[in-house]
Amino acid sequence: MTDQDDRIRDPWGPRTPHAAGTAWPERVDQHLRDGVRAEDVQRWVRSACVLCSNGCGLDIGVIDDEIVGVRGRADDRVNRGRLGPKGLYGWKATDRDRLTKPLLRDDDGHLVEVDHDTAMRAVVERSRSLLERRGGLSHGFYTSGQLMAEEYYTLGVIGKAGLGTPHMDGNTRLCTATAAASMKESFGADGQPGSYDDIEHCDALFLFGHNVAETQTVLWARMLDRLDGPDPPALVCVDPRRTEVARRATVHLPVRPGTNVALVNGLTRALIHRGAVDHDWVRAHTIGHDELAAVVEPYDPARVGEICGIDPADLQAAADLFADARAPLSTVLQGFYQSHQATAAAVGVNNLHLLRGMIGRPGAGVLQMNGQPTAQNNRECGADGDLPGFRNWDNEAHVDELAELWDVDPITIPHWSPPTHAMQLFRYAEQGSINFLWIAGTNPAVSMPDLGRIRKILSSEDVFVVVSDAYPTETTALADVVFPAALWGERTGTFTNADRTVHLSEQAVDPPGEARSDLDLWLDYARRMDFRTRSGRPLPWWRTPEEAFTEWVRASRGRPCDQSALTYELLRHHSGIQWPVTEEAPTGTARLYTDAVFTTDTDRCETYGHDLLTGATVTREQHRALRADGRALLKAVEHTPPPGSPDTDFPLRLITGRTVQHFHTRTKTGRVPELERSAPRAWVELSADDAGRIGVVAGDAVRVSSPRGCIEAPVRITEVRPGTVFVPFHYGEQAANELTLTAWDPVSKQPQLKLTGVRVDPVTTPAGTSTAQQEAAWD
Ligand SMILES: Nc1nc2c(c(=O)[nH]1)N[C@H]1C(S)=C(S)[C@@H](COP(=O)(O)OP(=O)(O)OC[C@H]3O[C@@H](n4cnc5c(=O)[nH]c(N)nc54)[C@H](O)[C@@H]3O)O[C@H]1N2
Ligand SMILES: Nc1nc2c(c(=O)[nH]1)N[C@H]1C(S)=C(S)[C@@H](COP(=O)(O)OP(=O)(O)OC[C@H]3O[C@@H](n4cnc5c(=O)[nH]c(N)nc54)[C@H](O)[C@@H]3O)O[C@H]1N2
Ligand code: SF4
Ligand SMILES: [Mo]
Repeated sequence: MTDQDDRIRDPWGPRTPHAAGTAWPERVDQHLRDGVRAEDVQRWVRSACVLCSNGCGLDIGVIDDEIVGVRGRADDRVNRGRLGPKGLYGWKATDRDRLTKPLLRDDDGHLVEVDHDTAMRAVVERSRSLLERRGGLSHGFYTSGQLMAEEYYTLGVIGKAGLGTPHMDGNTRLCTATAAASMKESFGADGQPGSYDDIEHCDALFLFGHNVAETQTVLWARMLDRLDGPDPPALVCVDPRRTEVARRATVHLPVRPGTNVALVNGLTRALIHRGAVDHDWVRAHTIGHDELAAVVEPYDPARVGEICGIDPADLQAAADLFADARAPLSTVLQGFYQSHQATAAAVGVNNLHLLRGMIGRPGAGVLQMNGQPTAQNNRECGADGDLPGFRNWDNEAHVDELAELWDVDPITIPHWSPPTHAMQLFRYAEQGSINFLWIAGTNPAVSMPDLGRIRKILSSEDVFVVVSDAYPTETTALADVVFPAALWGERTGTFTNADRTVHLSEQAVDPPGEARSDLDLWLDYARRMDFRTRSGRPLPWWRTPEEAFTEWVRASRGRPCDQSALTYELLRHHSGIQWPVTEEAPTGTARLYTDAVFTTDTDRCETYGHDLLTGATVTREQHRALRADGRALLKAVEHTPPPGSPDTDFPLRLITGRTVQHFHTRTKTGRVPELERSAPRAWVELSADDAGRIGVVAGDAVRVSSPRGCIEAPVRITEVRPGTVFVPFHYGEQAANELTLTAWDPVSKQPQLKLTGVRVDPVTTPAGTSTAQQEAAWD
């Protein structure tokens, strides 16, 4: 057992180094409330951490219906007992400042406490009257990557088969829409090819825009245990900042923000010129090689060095490491997904693996990462811009399958155009065509780009806003109805991490006051709306999480994310099971595409694809003409210059992101003393060069301005790339999103949260002096 304070001083905990191909050793981390000993705990309840997409297995300790701590589960395939700072301390937020009563906005505009029945009646009245007057398209739903599979599936059914609205998406659009899009474009469907076990087998690790050391600390611990072992893999880090990952890297490529496509094109060209392409494999299992080779040909190291602002020799060194690796493993995250040409850049990483046939084998894998703990479930279950079971909205047969499963007319299920993406959903609300917006498990008044605009939309008289959350937030403050939500540990459900590992999280304690699970809220809403199947049965007809789960896995049968043999019972006996889980693979599947047959058959694929440059959709006929038939698609496009340039009023590039202690808008981590104390307020990272030019030193207050707004915060001088400014996005009172713009990737529709032109100026006090002294006083 390790010292409970370790994770603040050392987020990764003690090393357990080991050799390639050997199992990752166990290390059990535990943290209990002061004065409580392990032997005092009355019950240990099976769960997993919900503070990032790693999904570390843990047990919740309970005494007298109170959560008193957590303990990592030694036999869990994801963490082997380890927990990071958020996992170890995050549970402390569950009993602080909770919403316990529903709130309803009264005639004077105040949110007042009411009972559940009054709040739900107000929601149903508004929904009914809109449905009669304006139809299902007046309704929109914006959810999360933090609810449970059972909840997403149930909401998907209510929205698609009950109301018949295509306006449903998750904050997953801001998070991992590009992960999904890149896998759909390359492999034909969403679904992570690789496995975390690949870390034990790889001989080269490539991290593309992924600050894993701060954002999945236990995954980094797993990598560190190889890096500190006898035969460490090479490590390549692509990030404009000298992060902890960069510090450990064999090669660090500190690219200029927004130039990822030039970089991957350069790496691809170098592989081809090195003769590292496995031509037999490529011929047998892919299409598009010649077009790809032609697109990347102009990206020689000198040119890429110029565009990306990196040393051409470093690019060549990174390409050589990939070319020589026996088993390269790549991870991709927000530095790619939230930047310029997001899907094209992420697809570029898939291409590198396909060209060398490095996929579906131990150690050789791609991890198009997730961020939120249950983002994967929203994508699978179809409460985001996808249909359940990775079905293709543009394929009549797929829609008919759903109509059959739900016993409704196929016409009810909207499929005349792609499901509405989050940015468009807010646009419809702004324009007045969506008048009812239900938001669950997300805080858009801090996390969406261009906050001034988002706040205006949420405050509009023309939109009836329903929010369910566990805490009062910037978003609940703007709602018309607020439902207090049951949190993790207060309800039962399943969720799936970034490498397809499903965990069951059982209810440990009762929710406080009148708080209810999102599942119960949506089932209650549906009952009162009296949605029915064709044969007159209530829709949805299920009531409990386990019944919802059974319906969901039934809907997944035969699809790439087939979980038809998965049950709660099985999940109680295996600590984490990777889908597909079928009669043929009853305890799960480590890797996809081990037979190099991809999901690109026209009748089976999740999408017919897009033009990566413009986002134009490929039609069914065009897709069929490709004759991909199970072969992966190699796709590349030229780099286009990122918007903004140094000679404008906004000469610096703002990138935003995370710090190790905080989760998103801090509704949980801001209520945990250990975490909040270590990172109590926002800051602005500048390079020493830029700070010198602006005339500020560490601790000085600066104002960061963009065409949209401005924030003020103290300076930190770091090894961020000159010309680049980094601001964490966690702090509602100094929100980075006051600065970001309304712009998104043409394919994945993921907003560009990491690419805004800004200027930075010193803040001076009224007396005209710098505020450095005042800052020093704050610290
Ligand atoms: N502590 C903590 N952990 C978390 C979360 C959290 O809020 N806090 N959130 C979870 C969630 S939902 C997510 S999505 C993940 C996100 O996990 P990450 O993607 O690892 O985190 P970010 O800090 O958003 O961005 C990663 C890196 O992208 C770099 N970057 C910015 N622009 C570019 C670019 O143009 N090119 C390249 N190559 N890199 C660039 C940034 O410098 C940053 O270090 O973290 C998860 N884990
Ligand atoms: N500038 C900038 N903006 C960003 C990002 C960035 O890197 N830069 N990252 C983006 C990314 S990747 C993400 S994932 C988003 C995250 O953005 P958000 O999802 O808005 O952030 P959270 O603070 O996690 O909000 C989740 C809310 O759900 C509540 N909640 C938790 N569990 C439950 C539950 O079970 N039921 C209900 N009803 N509520 C619950 C929490 O209290 C919290 O208020 O931010 C995005 N915005
Ligand atoms: S790595 Fe992620 S899932 Fe694991 S303990 Fe940390 S926050 Fe939780
Ligand atoms: Mo995310």
